[in-house]
Amino acid sequence: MRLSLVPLLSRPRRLPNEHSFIRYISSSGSRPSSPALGVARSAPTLGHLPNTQSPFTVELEFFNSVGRPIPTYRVLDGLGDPLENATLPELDENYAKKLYEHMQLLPALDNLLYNVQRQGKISFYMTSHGEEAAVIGAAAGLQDDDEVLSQYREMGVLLWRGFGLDAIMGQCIGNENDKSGKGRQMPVHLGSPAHHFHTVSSTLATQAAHAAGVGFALRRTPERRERSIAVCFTGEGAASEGDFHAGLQLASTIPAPVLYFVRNNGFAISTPSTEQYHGDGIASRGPGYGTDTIRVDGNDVLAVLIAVRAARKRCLEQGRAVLVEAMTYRVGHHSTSDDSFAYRARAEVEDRKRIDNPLARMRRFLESRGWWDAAAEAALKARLKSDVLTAFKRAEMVPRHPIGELFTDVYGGEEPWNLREQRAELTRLLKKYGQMWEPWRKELDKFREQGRDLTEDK
Ligand SMILES: Cc1ncc(C[n+]2csc(CCOP(=O)(O)OP(=O)(O)O)c2C)c(N)n1
Ligand SMILES: [Mg+2]
Repeated sequence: MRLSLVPLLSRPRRLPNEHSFIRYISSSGSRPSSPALGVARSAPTLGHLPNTQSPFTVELEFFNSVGRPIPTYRVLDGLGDPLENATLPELDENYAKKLYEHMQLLPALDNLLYNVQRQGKISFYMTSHGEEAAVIGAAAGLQDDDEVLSQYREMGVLLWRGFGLDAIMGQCIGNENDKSGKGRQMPVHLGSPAHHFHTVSSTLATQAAHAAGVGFALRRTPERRERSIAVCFTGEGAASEGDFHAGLQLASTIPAPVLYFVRNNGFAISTPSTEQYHGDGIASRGPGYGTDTIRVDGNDVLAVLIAVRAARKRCLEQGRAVLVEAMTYRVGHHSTSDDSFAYRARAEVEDRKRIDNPLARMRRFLESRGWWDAAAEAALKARLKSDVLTAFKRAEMVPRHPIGELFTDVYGGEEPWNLREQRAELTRLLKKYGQMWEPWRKELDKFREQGRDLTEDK
């Protein structure tokens, strides 16, 4: 009798992550104590307790990890050469160049928009320096109509989807080319229904719970059930918010096809990731929700592309959440409101620019195929710099939406009393000071109709 129980108890009937690389091992790194021993010494009852597949044991053993350390998937080495035994994605020359050009477009935009913020031409900006591979690789691994709920450092997804420079500039300046926000959001709080990109909300991790709802809605929409997922981007800092956990829990239980993509860039503003969590990064949290999880080298664009493609497939096949943690490094300051050298050494940043540099690795990969050289590099950088500058200059000439748009689209249905009151107040002030006070007159000149949409009786 005892012998016949051994196979039954030696392995849970179904481990939550049978398909993933994560092994169920104890903190000491060994497998759970021998079930056979446990059976022999205790096993007072047969089977399992309710609500668990857990085998009995007599070992008093605590654990705090599920595989330590969790490995990081990569296919290119730190220089950009393919790793032995790595399976590269099938890439033709045009597609590989498209990846690289979009990666290079990010710093071209970042350099210009960071500088014009410093000149007071836009109010705020956040760069993607160092995270080009994570964001472009992820964008490329998705379908363009997957519903993206981003944090704020994922402008590259919109670029990949063809949002265009005029729309980026329009949003950052707040002119009429900001179709979705109409100039009412802070810069980089992008959104575009046409590009399936939900408007950024700075309130960290709210999108994680929203994504579970969006994923559920997709599952309940017959024409999208088989082909679309929701994608939630967060930073590792945002993963400390309750909403992150609520989102993962919801998407694993409702369940809903949501790909949670966490950019672990080492910082939440000034707090280094070493002070943000005690466990093994963010990936270790996935198994707690029974969620298939992978950690990927976020500076290896090909690895990110492969991992996201595979994660997306899993989301669709299983109809539930999948977690991807992309390890990278935030080379830039957190935002234009931050000076990161107040809390990290310049030398650290300089080192990180060299080690595993995502742009240099992809460039080397292209060169090794004979698809790229120094002349192509110089031509690309010159073209991007000029495109970005021209787009910004063009954007400066475009008027802002009429100022009265400030009060539209806030709520659906009938306009509430508080908005009516606020519009009346602004109208009163504009009538009184709009033309007689120089700073206001100059500011109003930037808006289509110069405020007359409010001040002139219609
Ligand atoms: C709920 C909430 N708390 C705090 C903040 C302030 N805040 C803005 S960004 C940020 C750091 C987020 O770090 P991370 O998620 O790692 O993203 P990263 O900036 O590194 O890309 C914090 C604390 C906020 N926006 N929302
Ligand atoms: Mg971060």
